[in-house]
Order: sequence, then C-alpha cells, then structure tokens
Amino acid sequence: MDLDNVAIATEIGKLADLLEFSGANSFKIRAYRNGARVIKDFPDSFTTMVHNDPSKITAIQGIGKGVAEKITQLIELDNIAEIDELLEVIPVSVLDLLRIPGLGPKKAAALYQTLSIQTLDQLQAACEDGQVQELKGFAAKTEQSILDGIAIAAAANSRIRWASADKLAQTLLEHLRACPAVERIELAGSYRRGRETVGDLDLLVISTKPADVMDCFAEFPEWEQTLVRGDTKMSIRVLNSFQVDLRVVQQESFGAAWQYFTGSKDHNVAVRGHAKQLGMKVNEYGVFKVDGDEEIQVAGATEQEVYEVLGLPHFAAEMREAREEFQWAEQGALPELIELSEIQGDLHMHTTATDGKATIAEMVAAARERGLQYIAITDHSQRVSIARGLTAERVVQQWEEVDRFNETIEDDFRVLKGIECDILEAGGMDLPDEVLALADWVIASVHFGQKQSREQITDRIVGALENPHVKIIAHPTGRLINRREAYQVDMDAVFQAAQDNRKMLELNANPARLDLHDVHCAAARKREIPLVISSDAHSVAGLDVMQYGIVQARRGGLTAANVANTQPWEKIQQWFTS
Ligand code: DGT
Ligand code: CA
Ligand code: CA
Ligand code: ZN
Repeated sequence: MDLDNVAIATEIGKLADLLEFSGANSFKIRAYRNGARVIKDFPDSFTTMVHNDPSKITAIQGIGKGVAEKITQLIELDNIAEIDELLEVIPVSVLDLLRIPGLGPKKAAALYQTLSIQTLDQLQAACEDGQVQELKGFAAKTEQSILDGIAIAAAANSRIRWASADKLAQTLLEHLRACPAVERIELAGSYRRGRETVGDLDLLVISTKPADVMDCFAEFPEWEQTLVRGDTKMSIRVLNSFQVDLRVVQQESFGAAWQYFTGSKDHNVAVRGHAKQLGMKVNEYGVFKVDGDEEIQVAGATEQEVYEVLGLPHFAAEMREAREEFQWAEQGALPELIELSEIQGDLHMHTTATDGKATIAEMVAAARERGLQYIAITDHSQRVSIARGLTAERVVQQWEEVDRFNETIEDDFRVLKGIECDILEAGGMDLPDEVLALADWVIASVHFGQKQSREQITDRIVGALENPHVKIIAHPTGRLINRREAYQVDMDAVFQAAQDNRKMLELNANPARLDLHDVHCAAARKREIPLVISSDAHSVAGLDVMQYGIVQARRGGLTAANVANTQPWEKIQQWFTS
C-alpha cells in the first residue's frame, strides 16, 4: 500500500500506544514513539524508499531496525502484524482512552483491568459514579480532570484540524483530477468555510459519468471502507476513519449545489427565507421563480448567479455562518477579506538561541524567499528554562548580533530586535524594564501558571498590557485545538486593556493554536484593536503556517486594514506613538 509519511507515522504511533497499554518494555515503546516523530517530519517518502532502496531507511537517524521492519511490513503487506496481534487482546476502543489529556497508558490499562472500561462512555459513567477515585493511584482530582479530558477527547475523535483536512483534501483533489470522468471538482462544507476543525470533507464533482467517478474514488490510496454508494452520492472512510462525502452533479446545477453543500446550514436557511420573500425557491439544483404551480429555473450553473438573482452578494465562504454577513450585505459594508499576499512581515519566530531549529540568517533568507519585508526575532525569555530561554545578558547579545546583521543587508529588508517575554506567575515581566526598553518589539506571553484562577490570569495579562514596553500579547487564550482548553481569562478585560493602552493582540497562525479564534477576531475588529498574524515559527518550514492564520482571520471578517503586519514596519511603529 502506498502511504504518505503521516499515515505511516500514525500506524507506528498506534503500535507504541498498544504496546504501552499492554505494559511492554519501555525502550521498545520509546523507539517506536521517536520513530513515529521522525517519520512524520521526514522530507522524503518512506513508501518510495521501501520500493527503491530499503537500506536508506535504517541509515536515518532515529529509525532503528525494529521500526524499519514495521514500515516495510506496512507498505508491502498492507498492515503491521503486531498491531493485529495486540488488537486481538485489546479492544480498539481503548485507544480513545489514551487520547484523554493527562491519562497515560498505565492509568488507562488500570481502568481497563480493574473496571473493564473500554470506551469513553463507560469511563464517563464510572467517573460520574465516583468509582474511579476509589482506585489505587486515582484521586478525586484525577477523576475530575479525566471528566474534563473526555469532552476534549470525544471532540478530538470526530473532528480534525483544518490544516490536516487541507492535506487530505489536496491529495484527494490530485487523485480525482487524474480521473478522466471528472470534469471539475471543488471542495465544499466546513472545509471551504475554513472552520478550525472539520467533521468530514465534502467533494463536489461535475461529470456525465458518475459511476466512473465513484470507481476512481474507491481507488484512492488511503481508502479504507465504502460507507454508502448511490447513483450520485458516495461516502467513504479513509485511513484514521475520517469520512469523505462525494456528490456528482450536472453542469447546469453546479453553482446551486456548491452553494448548498458549502453551508453553513444556518446561512442556507437564511438564504431560503430571503428567496421566499422574493417569490423564489432555492435548492441544491437551482433557484426557481414560483408562479402559481409553475417553477421556472432562473439560476444554478454558477454560485455567483445564484446569489445574484436573489439580490445578494457573492459571500466569501468563510463568512457563511449566519453571523453578520446579511447585515453587512444590507448596509453595503461587506468586508474585503484579507489575503496571504497582503502580509508584509512576520513578528513572532524563534531561532537556535532557544528552541528554534534555524539561525537568524536562515530565518531571514527563508522570510525573503517568501516575499516578506521584515521579521522580528522573538526568542523565549529566561523563565522558559526547558527552551534555554534568554537571560538579560544573552538577549542583549542577540540584539547586538541583529544590529550587525542589519548592516550587512543592502536593500530595505529589516530584522527587528524582539523577545517573547514571559508573564511571570506572580505577575510582572520576566526581564527588567531597562532591558525591554532596548527592544523594537516585545511580545508578552503566558506559558506558566495556566491553571490559575480567572482573576489571576486576567490580572497578569492586563498588567503586561500596561507595561510601556510590551507591544502585544501572543496567543492570548493559550488553547490548543483538540488538546487543551483555553485558560480562564476575561477576554473583555483583555480587549479593554489593549484599547486603553493602545496595544495589539496576536492571532497565532500555528494550526494547533489559531488563538485568537474567529469570534475573538471579530470582537477585536469591532473595537479597532489591530491584530498581528504571526507564524511563531520554530523552523524555516514553520514560516509557512501563515496561511492558516489567514483562513482564521477571514472567518473573523478581518480585512488588511485590521491586521498590522499587512503594513510596512514604519507604519506599525507610528501607530504606537500616534
Ligand atoms: P462538518 O462536516 O461537521 O465540519 O460541517 P459541514 O458544514 O461540512 O456539514 P456537513 O458535512 O454535514 O454538510 C455539508 C453542508 O451541506 C452543510 O454545511 C450544509 C449542507 N447540508 C447538509 N445537510 C443539510 C440539511 O439537512 N439541510 C440543509 N439545509 N443543509 C444541509
Ligand atoms: Ca463536512
Ligand atoms: Ca458531509
Ligand atoms: Zn513563540
């Protein structure tokens, strides 16, 4: 089976999970876990290596003989025998238990062995009954954190992050575009609307040969199971059980179908209501004028004409949530949503001085290749000791290095002296004001004490916004999609403090963060607080996540004017002093 590296890494990770659950040797488990990580990040295809030159695989650092064997087995025999053997004694549903944040395989195994818990539902019931806190090694507090974690795990199970959906979507498009029966193919649903997580992918195809299209769909390399197959509609599961729906439509109703299946449902309900008032009817086949018993089709081939005959603008897909878009349309105030090409600089990234993988020079070269005009180097401050955070002395040295570096640059490209300075648990900044005063760009972040009370965390962030040297708060709520809830923070107070102190807020483009979320972005826009979309890159490749931040910003209704780093650096500086 030809698999991409992510799919291979997932299987190896699953093996590690199952081994850990069954109490196997910890060195072996670690070897598989490390292997999975190396595979996921490796630039060349393991499938290709297995086919062409298997000896290459064991030469890769972090891939031992055991891992290499499993990879070969998976590619050549379609499965890993050891996984099948383990699944004969361990129900597959227990893997869900391992996704609960804070519940390691040891605890999961204890729950399985003592209380026969196999599913999230059973675990929830046992926690609610208070059975779990009776077990050795489980306190009442553990029980509560398991309950909190179940909600996250359940959501994580059914929806995937937009960036992962995007990777899958691109391989699906590539596969189906090669199919001769496919005349046109587009993506719809929550993916097209840019939601931060996607429940399933929706594909729409124009073709006069639906059966051929469906045959081709079933030949997708990551196909796992066909759920339904009708005359024009087919649903499959791909690896990792994710669902993909495909519909085949005719040219003359393509626009109507695309509009319908893009949703959202609430947006479509509003569109239909609007049509009714005009004596018209909208469905997935077209727009129809209703005249007594007669229905005459007046639009359908393109999405544009569907909206146009209803007197509505062609809403960007990211707006279609029945939030404010109809009001904007009525007022003729539809925002022109920001695009990636409008970004001029990136103001949050790390280097080898702390936990980044590239040097300043390498980050600069990569930023220039991506067409940027300026970047800020913002390594961690000393409190983040695991990342070798910078002391006052080291950060001043780094800034001298940046000064020297700028002198070697002949054109207008600019490297800014920055720091991602921690907001201390007790409040206050991790570096003295005299040091922060030397920086061009001070980001303040909460990395520690995230479990503090709402009041404490809010006070810390508001305090940072009041510091005269701080320009911006990074990832203001700290959430990690599907993994960690936001910390308790009063966002109204944060917005107010940003306004009062004329500060900015970050939209972190890392696909696991996307923090602020879309509704927060919209709130910041209303309050005229400039946002900065940042990659928070820890490597050269990390700069490319900017695109995900753009999708999120568009969902928040942001235009270039709402996002500071669409402007030249001088403009950003002026904003703080004007
Ligand atoms: P998801 O997959 O949960 O992330 O969210 P969506 O929005 O992609 O939802 P999905 O896949 O169930 O359906 C795709 C679109 O098709 C949805 O946004 C609107 C449209 N649609 C699906 N079922 C219905 C329905 O029963 N009524 C209406 N009005 N629209 C529907
Ligand atoms: Ca969907
Ligand atoms: Ca669907
Ligand atoms: Zn950072």
